[in-house]
This record gives sequence, structure tokens and C-alpha cells, in this order.
Amino acid sequence: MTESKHHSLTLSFSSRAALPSCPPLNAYLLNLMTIKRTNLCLSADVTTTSELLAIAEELGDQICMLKTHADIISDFSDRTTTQLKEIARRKHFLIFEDRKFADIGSTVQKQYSAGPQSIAKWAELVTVHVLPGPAIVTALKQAAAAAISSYNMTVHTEISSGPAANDSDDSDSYDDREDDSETRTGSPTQNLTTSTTRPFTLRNPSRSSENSFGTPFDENNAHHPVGLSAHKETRKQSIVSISTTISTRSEPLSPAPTKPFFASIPQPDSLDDALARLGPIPYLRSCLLLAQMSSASNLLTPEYTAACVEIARDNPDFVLGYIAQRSLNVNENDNFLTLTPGVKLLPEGMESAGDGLGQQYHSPKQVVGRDGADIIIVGRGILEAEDRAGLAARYRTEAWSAYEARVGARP
Ligand code: 6AU
Repeated sequence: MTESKHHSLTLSFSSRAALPSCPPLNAYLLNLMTIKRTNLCLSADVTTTSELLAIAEELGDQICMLKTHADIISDFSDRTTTQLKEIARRKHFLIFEDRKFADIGSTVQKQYSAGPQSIAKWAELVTVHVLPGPAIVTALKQAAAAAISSYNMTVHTEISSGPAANDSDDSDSYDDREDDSETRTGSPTQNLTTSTTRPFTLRNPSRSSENSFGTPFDENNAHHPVGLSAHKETRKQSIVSISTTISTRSEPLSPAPTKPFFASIPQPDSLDDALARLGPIPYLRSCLLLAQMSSASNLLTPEYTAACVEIARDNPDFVLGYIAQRSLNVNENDNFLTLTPGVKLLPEGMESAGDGLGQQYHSPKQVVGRDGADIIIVGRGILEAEDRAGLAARYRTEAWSAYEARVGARP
């Protein structure tokens, strides 16, 4: 079978999503692309949070994926990712942190899950160099599984109250105990019992709090004695001795989907209806292997690329696909996605271009139609344009038309 005839080059994205072996995040993305009619990934290589959020807001409807370089954002913080995720949820695109991991397993686990970036919390996708060997992928897969089970939890908080074991109306110790109750923190699953002598109002004795799918609960807030408020000013009028027991327990939310969501897009269907049927972005994690680079004279040899493909085949449940210059699907079971950077709209008749710093560009039509890319990654071709929305629309249309022509969806 020749590479150009591989089924991943001729099947529609929704048909590839429906293949029984297609992992859930791949299936979600392929269906999302089909519904939004876009195979454009915006490379949002900007240096401030406000620029990042503005471009996500402006272009979010046109893309299937937004790629970040968190380490170039000067004011990167939790606020950056919280707000970016809110836009991604509303505008339906995946977030892809182009971290290019390249260290030993133990180190990449920490780079992925900890530190100021805590990438595993907010990015569905990351890039990985396989230079250190296959353990880099299995280590990240392990860290991703830990992140998913840690955040895919519901937290119930229960509060009960009863008479205090040691009643006291000592007004000096009252103030001390109140301070304690305000600063209490703890682990996700525990019981806290506090005894206090104070006037109180019980607002909601059986309140339970749940986090939403994919939204980490705030550990610091999880153990505050919700529902109780002390009123010092009424203390002299009525003093009540109580003991409050606060227990929190964590349990899994509905498990992450394990099957493709649906095989085909029902027609006719409005965009909003189809997106609603697809559902929210699942809390799943995958990676992309850097199998080929776009830069001139790079050192990723054909042997290196072949080794990359073997590592992907060994980990199809965590490797969504490749950063590559052409499709690397050859075997019958290969259904990896090919994401291609180094893409620019080129003047008529021009075959390629560069940026003077090693980057090499080809047109959307060349990379999708001729070389089998599924998704184009475009940065400066859009970011540096005066009319960014207009340029994004052109890249989107060119790449989507090339895909449709490739799979025969259009004559
Ligand atoms: O469109 P550009 O040239 O402005 O930006 C291309 C983006 C940059 C690069 O870091 C990235 O794509 N990139 C990658 C990725 C995605 O890993 C690999 C590669 O070989 N070439 C490349 O440009 O953010």
C-alpha cells in the first residue's frame, strides 16, 4: 500500500473518529473539526496574557485548537489559564501547550504537573521530543493519568453540629478560636471537628459542593466551615455552645468518556445544536510527538522519525499524533493526526518561503492536499496581519478546502 493511499488520507475526519480504535480525545477533536469546519490551529505566540486572551476571543470561532508557549508570556499565572479555558469552553477549541518536553521521565513529570505552569491542569495537548527515549512518553502518560484522577473528582462537604464537649463562655478564648476557624486548611478527604462557644447562624447545614467536570476544586476553600457565620456583635444577647463537624469526601465524577461521541454529524443541524450534542471538552490529556521539524537543516533524520512512529504505535492511548511535515500513517491501524507547522499563504507560483531564522513555509494546500497534514499550525501568518480575523478566515478556508478535496468531499 502506498503512503498516499492510506485510509487516514482518504477517510473523512468523522469517519476516522468512528473507527473503533480511535481514542476518545482524538475522536472528540475530529468531530469538533467536522462540526466547526476548521482544521486550523492558531499558534498564539504572544507575550502577554491580555494579548493571548484577546486573540483567543477574536479568533476562537475559526480554530479547532489554540497553541501556546506559556514560557514567553511575561505575566503568565493561573488567571491566564483560567480565562483562556473559559474562552476555549465557550468557543470550542482545544488548548495545546507547545512545551517540547525533552528530559528524563522523572523530570518531565514535574515539568508537566508542577511548577508555576502546571501544564497538565489546563492543556489538553503538549509536544514531546522523543530524544531521551520512549520513557518520556510513558512518564508523561502516567502524570496525565494522575492529573485526571486528581481533578476529576467531586467534593462533598458535610457539616453537622451538636453540643460542645467542653462548654465555656470564656470570652477571651472566643476570639482565639474564631481566628483558628478562619485559617484552617487540609487535605481533600478529612474530618475536622471544632468546638466553639459563640453565637452563630446556620445558613445551610447540609451544603455539599461539587466541582464541574474538568475544573479542579479549590483545596484552600474546601474546608472552610461554609454555612456558619459568627456575629460578635450579638454575643452578649445569646451565647450558644456548639460543636461542628465538617467532613469532606472526594469521589470520582462521571468517568471520562471512553468511546467516540458519535459517528457522523447529523444533517441538517445548526452549529450550536451540533456543538451541544458533541458536549464539553472532555478532561483528557494527550501528546504530540515531534517527528519532523519545519526548520532548515534540522537534525531529525528519517531514522529518528521512524523511531518516533514506533513509540507512537506503542502508546496510541496517549499519543494523539505527530508534529510532522507529512503524514506518517502507513500501517493498517495507524490513525494518528498530523499537525504541520511552517505554513503560510504564498504568492501565486511561489513554492516555499522562509523567515530568515531557519523557519520554512509551505502553503495550506501543499501541506494538507499534497503531504497529508490534518491540521495546519499558523502563527505569524495571522498574528502579524492587520486584519487577523480576515487572514484566519483565509487560512481556514484554504486548509479546509484542501482537506475536502483530499477526501473527495468536493469534486
Ligand atoms: O507560523 P510561525 O512560523 O509564526 O510559527 C510556527 C509555530 C511556532 C513554532 O514553535 C512551532 O510552530 N513549530 C513546531 C511546533 C508546533 O512544535 C515545530 C516545528 O517543526 N516548527 C515550528 O514552527 O510556535
